Amino acid sequence: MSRAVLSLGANLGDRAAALRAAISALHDEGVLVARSTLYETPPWGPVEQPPYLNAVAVVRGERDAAGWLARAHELEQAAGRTRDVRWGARTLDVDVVTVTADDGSPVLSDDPALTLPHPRAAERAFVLVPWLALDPTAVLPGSGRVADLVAALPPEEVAAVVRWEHLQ
Ligand code: A4P
Ligand code: MG
Repeated sequence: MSRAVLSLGANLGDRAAALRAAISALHDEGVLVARSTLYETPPWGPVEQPPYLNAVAVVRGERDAAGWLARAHELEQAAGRTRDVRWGARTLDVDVVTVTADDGSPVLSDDPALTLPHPRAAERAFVLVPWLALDPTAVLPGSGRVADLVAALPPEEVAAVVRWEHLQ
């Protein structure tokens, strides 16, 4: 049994439908603890691409860290994800941000196939802002309180993560 924080992103096709389908699937299997609303965010990284919708989900269930990554990949496949360009546009990306064992200890890993916590989470407004909204006490192991990480980001990056109200 463990708890995981998942970051979901989509910037191709019906982005909201892809995020909602993934969140519904987690809900239907009984593992969804909490989810953020959807946020529209400018693309991060070296590849020019359309804006993303992003969300964060907290899940808990009978899986270990590798089990959550496998579930993330299944959700991506169900959304028709193909892997072409690293950091490129995608119908659905599900990353495992952090995993916490039932005794409260964080799972730490430097395996390239599953690095935990996610190595780029601490600098990504599109992960931190939705996560903070759904859990104001959240902590990113090794980096500190999510509230402090958001406060340390450039204000324009935080302001660019916009609640996507009209289809909630
Ligand atoms: N991998 C290692 N650790 C993890 C982890 N904690 N969670 C491995 C998920 N996967 C992990 O991922 C590449 C490899 O990372 C996998 O084999 C997995 O075993 P991928 O999903 O195949 O490729 P990717 O998504 O292009 O790479 P990655 O590293 O997940 O990309 P990023 O860094 O997530 O970038 N801008 C906005 N606004 N919103 C976004 O959601 N997403 C990306 C993707 C770029 N820009 C974005 C967004
Ligand atoms: Mg990914």
